[in-house]
Amino acid sequence: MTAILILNGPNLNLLGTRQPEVYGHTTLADIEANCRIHAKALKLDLGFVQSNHEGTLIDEIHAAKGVYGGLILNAGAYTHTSIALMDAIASVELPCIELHLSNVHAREEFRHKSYIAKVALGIICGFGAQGYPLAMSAMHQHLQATG
Ligand code: CA2
Repeated sequence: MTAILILNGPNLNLLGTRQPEVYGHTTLADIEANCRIHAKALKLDLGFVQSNHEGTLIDEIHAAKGVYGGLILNAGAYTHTSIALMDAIASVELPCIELHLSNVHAREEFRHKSYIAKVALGIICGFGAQGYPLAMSAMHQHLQATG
């Protein structure tokens, strides 16, 4: 069975508790539960991790090699700053979809820059929690097409 890892970066553990006008009312636990339902439908094994620490996210990416066929990464604010995360993704040579709840391009200028985009297969942003199953379907199709 194909396995994919969904990685969530800093502050995403706060989803549903603050700034609902930007990030919605759905909690990360709700998102994970929905992803698990979607994974079953797609016959995918699913890893789902959140960390507020850059080094932990990098360790998770390194450990994904040989275990997962693809990554879905909502790196939070590290998206806009972290060359280290970009390098980690490039080093494992796994397809990676960059994901954001909000439309980062309609927000502040500093959110328009993404280091992750340089090593990503594609980007999904602006669809709120629905972006997670969208990204899973896109990764599933990519993995089927590339064998
Ligand atoms: O839209 C996204 O998914 C982001 O990755 C979310 C990050 C932000 O820095 C990126 O530019 C876009 C922030 C996540 C913070 O989440 C919170 C949730 C509730 C309350 C406060 C923060």
